[in-house]
Amino acid sequence: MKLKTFTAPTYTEALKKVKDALGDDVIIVSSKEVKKKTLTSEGLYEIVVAVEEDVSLKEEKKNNVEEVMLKLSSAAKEINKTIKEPVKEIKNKLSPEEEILKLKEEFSKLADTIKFLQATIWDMSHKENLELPPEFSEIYALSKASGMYYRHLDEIMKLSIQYMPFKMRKNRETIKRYFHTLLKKMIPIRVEREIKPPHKKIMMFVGPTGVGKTTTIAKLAARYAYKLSSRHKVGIITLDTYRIGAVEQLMTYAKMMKLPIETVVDPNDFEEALNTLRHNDYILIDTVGSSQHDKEKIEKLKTFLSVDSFAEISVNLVLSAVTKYEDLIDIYKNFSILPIDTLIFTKLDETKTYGNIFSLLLETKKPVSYFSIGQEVPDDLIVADANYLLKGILDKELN
Ligand SMILES: Nc1nc2c(ncn2[C@@H]2O[C@H](COP(=O)(O)OP(=O)(O)OP(=O)(O)O)[C@@H](O)[C@H]2O)c(=O)[nH]1
Ligand SMILES: [Mg+2]
Repeated sequence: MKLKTFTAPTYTEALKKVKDALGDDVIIVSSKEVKKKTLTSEGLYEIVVAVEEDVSLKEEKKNNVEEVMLKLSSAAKEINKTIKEPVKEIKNKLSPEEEILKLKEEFSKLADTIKFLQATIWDMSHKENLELPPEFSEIYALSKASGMYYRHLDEIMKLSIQYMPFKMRKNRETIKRYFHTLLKKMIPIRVEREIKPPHKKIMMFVGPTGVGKTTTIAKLAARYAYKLSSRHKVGIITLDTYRIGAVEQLMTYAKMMKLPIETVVDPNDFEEALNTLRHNDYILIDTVGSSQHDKEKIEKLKTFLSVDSFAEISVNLVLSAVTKYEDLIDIYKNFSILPIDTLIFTKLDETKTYGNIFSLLLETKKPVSYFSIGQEVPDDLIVADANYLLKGILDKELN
């Protein structure tokens, strides 16, 4: 008898090496995990087998189909073994805690084997040119259910199938991790930079009716005036003088925060209002909500932008997370007669799926600066965060 050692990153792979080299009739003397798998490095399993001196290494050449069948059958045997073996041992000598540990270990071996089977099926389906490998189906279904635009989804799937390292495909978690990293790289974020005097920032907030422009302005005014590392002077202008109650809404917030506010009816007054507030670090401008199809209202905003001002007026398009992708694109296109600089999303608390937001950012390449996550002023506002967005795409259970 001679002892031979085989090592590989997983138990299944090590076992496969044994079987490829020596066939099925071997005696496994010991098997252990030599090194645990970490995020950055592979694990190492070792299997020691006893062989007869005269057993020669197998060198059979098989065609592809035979190879696949062999993988399948050895995997199937492996499953049988993992199911049968622990029962004997548990009955004989293990304490309840040890039993649980042992079971856990066996289950993880079983999971490993199932993944191996999946990968084998991928081998087969790939040969038959199936478009979506089975191990991608979870990630595909999650992204689709999140409201991501189907063209983006197909494109991202195609690229992943082409470029994802083969090793990563065998495990559901590594596939998800790969996807997370990939999608994260595609999300443009406008990082918040606190301005320093003498610089000034003038921000106009535009968007459809009722998305939360006024509420977001109140939250941002509080943030800039009281919540950042240094306090800033903040002034507010409202151009929304048409509707009953609109001015009062913002006036109330401004009064509570002790911030100056100007109301403006036409572009000439606008220049004056900007000048009155010029000693402020931030000037936030509220506008009347417009349906994306009301071109006249949007055009009117453009005339305000053409006035002379001491700093550039950045246009922030405010959109609701509850709007589906097709409508978001429609809104974006119609508001694009204004020079949109940044996007802000509201009502992220009213939905659990953010694939529509992801797709809009990807399609327009416009950066997102803030997420509004509830009605509370000033607390329900966060700086935009790719991980937060990805929670609404990848971290959900499928129904
Ligand atoms: N759940 C939730 N509600 C929000 C959020 N932001 C705003 N709202 C609510 O949405 C409603 C409309 O908010 P407004 O700030 O008045 O919206 P607006 O865009 O200024 O509306 P118009 O000026 O009429 O176009 C209010 O009831 C807000 O409390 C949010 O992030 N989550
Ligand atoms: Mg409003």
